[in-house]
Amino acid sequence: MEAKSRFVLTSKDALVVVDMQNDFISGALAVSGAEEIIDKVNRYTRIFADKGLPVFFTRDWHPEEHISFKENGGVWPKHCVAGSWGARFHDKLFIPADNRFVISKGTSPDFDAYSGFQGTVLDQLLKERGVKRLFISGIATDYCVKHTAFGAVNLGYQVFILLDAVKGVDLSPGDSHRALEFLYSLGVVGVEF
Ligand code: VGL
Ligand code: ZN
Repeated sequence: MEAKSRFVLTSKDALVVVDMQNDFISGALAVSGAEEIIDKVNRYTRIFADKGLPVFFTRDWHPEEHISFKENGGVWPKHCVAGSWGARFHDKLFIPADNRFVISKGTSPDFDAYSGFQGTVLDQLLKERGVKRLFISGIATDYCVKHTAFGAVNLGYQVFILLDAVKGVDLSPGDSHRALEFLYSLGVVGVEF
């Protein structure tokens, strides 16, 4: 009996990989420890891809004049400018050849989007494929992972957080922990397999 992979996936499951982009890993908004989860994320991507299940990669994809940037009155340093190195997925990120989708968010100058569902076709793509359960990995636990999971709950999905494949910013100590507590209170389940 194997120690891991006891979790039984079905045709109604999908993986979401949140914002595994250069700026969040080693660039303008680097999340400490983000490098360490790349292998874990890739492992889950392979598990889903090997079963023929869809994988959705979200990415922050901001215009130069984005509202969330400090120079434009926002709170973040300039990051993930569409087409830039910082916006590219990390070189080590495994992206399957098929049945994978890239979801760009925060693409309008005047709106920010922490959730992969905000202003995107993610929900539509999932519903079209009959997806009921979402497994979420990536960065950052206390921002885009949290909001994507929250959005998914509100849209009726059963949500799991892949605990060994997420990493938080923790601008205030405990932010990631509180984000998970908040999600658990909504019925989200933390798992590793
Ligand atoms: C994110 C800060 C600003 C994230 C995006 O992906 O968590 N954080 N924009
Ligand atoms: Zn952003």
